[in-house]
Amino acid sequence: MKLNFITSNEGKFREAREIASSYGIEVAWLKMKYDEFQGDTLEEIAVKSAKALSKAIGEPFFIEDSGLFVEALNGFPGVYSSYVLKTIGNPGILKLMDGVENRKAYFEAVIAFYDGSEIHTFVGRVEGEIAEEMRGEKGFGYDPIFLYGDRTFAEMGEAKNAVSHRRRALENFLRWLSENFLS
Ligand code: ITT
Repeated sequence: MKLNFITSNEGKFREAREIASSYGIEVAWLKMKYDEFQGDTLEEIAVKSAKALSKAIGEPFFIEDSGLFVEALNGFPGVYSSYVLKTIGNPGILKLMDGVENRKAYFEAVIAFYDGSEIHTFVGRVEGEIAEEMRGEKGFGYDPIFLYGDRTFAEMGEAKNAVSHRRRALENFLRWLSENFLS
């Protein structure tokens, strides 16, 4: 089975391809930057974006909206994660967290799947902490500042894929797919 993944982010695509392959599912990359709607939650944004895209794309596809939520910053950058990464970036987040004791944070991913007529959503989350400094060369985005145990996601490389928010959202999605479509 082949699934179309619409994203402009190569890091997201590569991870999804890797994870889905362990389920025997192929992920095709529809490299495309689409207009993202504003919203208070990732789920709201993912559903609105998928609805708009479904009108232009006739066949089944999925998108994934993700973000980093820092507890001491009341969930910032959250739904603004993409913009914040492009503007203040990891150094900016570290600056905001300078001297802050509570370093808890989580990544969340919401997948919205359009099955040709309806949209279904699947969520995944991973808890961690904001590191004191950037560490590691692998991964992408906020990976160098996201501590999972004593390593950052950027230091973990492939091992990240076993525990990530994306993995968890994809697992929920692929499990649901195999129960509903592949049986
Ligand atoms: P799309 O085309 O799929 O929308 P995007 O990069 O704009 O790609 P999002 O809108 O979902 O993606 O923004 C999520 C932001 O959070 C983006 O800047 C990512 O780099 C970052 N992010 C998402 N997942 C991540 C992960 O696993 N590790 C590090 N950063 C991540």
